[in-house]
Amino acid sequence: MTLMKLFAIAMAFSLSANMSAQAGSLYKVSVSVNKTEADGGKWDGFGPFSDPDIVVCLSERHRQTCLGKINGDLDYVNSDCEDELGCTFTSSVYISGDSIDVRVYDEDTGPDDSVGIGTCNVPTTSCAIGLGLVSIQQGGE
Ligand SMILES: [Ca+2]
Ligand SMILES: [Ca+2]
Repeated sequence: MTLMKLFAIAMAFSLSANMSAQAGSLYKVSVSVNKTEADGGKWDGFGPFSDPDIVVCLSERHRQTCLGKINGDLDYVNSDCEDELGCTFTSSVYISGDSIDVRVYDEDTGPDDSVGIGTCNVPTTSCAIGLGLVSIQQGGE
């Protein structure tokens, strides 16, 4: 066996080991957010686009997945959570335990408006997180 072949096999092994460690399961994460902020004000000021741009971050230990964001900006293509009071993400998320830390916020150009931070059981159909209600169900259907 040549050195190159050995190297290729070693690479393939480390790649597959890495991928299986990173692979999550498919979850359907639904969020509904209160019509207004705690003080009664609109999430995004006045005008026709005053509903929040919802981002949901799920984190477990050091692993965090933010649904609705891509490359540090809102995922305008794959997310239907822009300017919405409620929406659903179907995404691969790594959840190993029976609960997960959840952060929901309204993405803004300046500092984001927090909807809430808390811990949800998995699965759950109604987990109250601040001014939001989160559902986390396994499976993409
Ligand atoms: Ca806002
Ligand atoms: Ca916003």
